[in-house]
Amino acid sequence: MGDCWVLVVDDSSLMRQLLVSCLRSVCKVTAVECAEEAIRVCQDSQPDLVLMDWILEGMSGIEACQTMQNISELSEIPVIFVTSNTSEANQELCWSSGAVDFVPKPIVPKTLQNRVKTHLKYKLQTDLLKKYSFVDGLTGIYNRRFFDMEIVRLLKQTTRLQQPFAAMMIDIDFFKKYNDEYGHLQGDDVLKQVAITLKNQIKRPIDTVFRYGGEEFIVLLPNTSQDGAKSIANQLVSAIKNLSIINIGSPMEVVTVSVGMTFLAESQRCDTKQLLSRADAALYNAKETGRNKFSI
Ligand code: GH3
Ligand code: MG
Ligand code: MG
Ligand code: MG
Repeated sequence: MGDCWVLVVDDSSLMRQLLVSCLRSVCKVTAVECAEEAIRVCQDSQPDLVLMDWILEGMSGIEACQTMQNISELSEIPVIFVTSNTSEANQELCWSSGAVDFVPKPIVPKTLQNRVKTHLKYKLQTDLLKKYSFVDGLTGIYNRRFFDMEIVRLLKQTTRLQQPFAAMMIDIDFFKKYNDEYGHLQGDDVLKQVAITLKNQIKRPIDTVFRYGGEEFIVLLPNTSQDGAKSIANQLVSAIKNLSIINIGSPMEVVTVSVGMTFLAESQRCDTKQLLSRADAALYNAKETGRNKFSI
């Protein structure tokens, strides 16, 4: 729990000091004095929990909580109200704004600490569950479920920020023959090696590799130029060939991949279905024109 961090939002500096010192033994704590700044901090570096005052200068705590509910990256950060507005009607407003708990002022330190601990524990468990549900059991890279979510978010972001975007569909060549020759267990081992190699080739933290299906992978490269994406596609093809995993079923004599790439310029838009069908057509072209290569 020591790695968790909580954001305190309160316009009284005395209250901020009190809350910070009360929680210091439980987790890391940062304090800000207004809701606008709290939302900025949440967007920059997601806290695990927010302790929200109600009456603030500018945006109120209730409005801030409602705003966070409507921003998908922030909607899962739990918010606890810490306020002296304790009437039944006000408490109802807190719940309907999306808060997970309500702590009255003046605070009782032990109660606040235990409420925070309980919510942090719950948040950690949820994060862990989410993490495992998005990871492919065999290869340890992101799975199709995560791809389906990420692609929607990334295409929206690309349009909003008017950035170029590249996607690659990668398929192992003659993999059926590999399985037939060396057996499925050894085939599984190749899948792991290919996945790790693809992941290691992708250097920027914003780029992602997914296992899309059986022996198919997808790489997404936000804010990447066409030349940059082409050079990464070439690197991926070479890196897999350079693993030198013997496959006597392939004319290349080693395991190779084919890559279908699709590129969106700054002003271009498309949906997931169009993107995948373009990448798939390019992959088909790479297969038809010799494999162990990329096509666009
Ligand atoms: P191509 O070069 O045209 O892609 O030929 P290919 O043989 O790779 O293509 P095809 O789609 O015919 O075969 C894909 C094979 O991938 C079939 C299946 O046995 C294998 N495969 C899919 N998922 C797994 C897996 O999880 N483990 C193993 N060992 N093999 C898998
Ligand atoms: Mg206040
Ligand atoms: Mg395939
Ligand atoms: Mg294949």
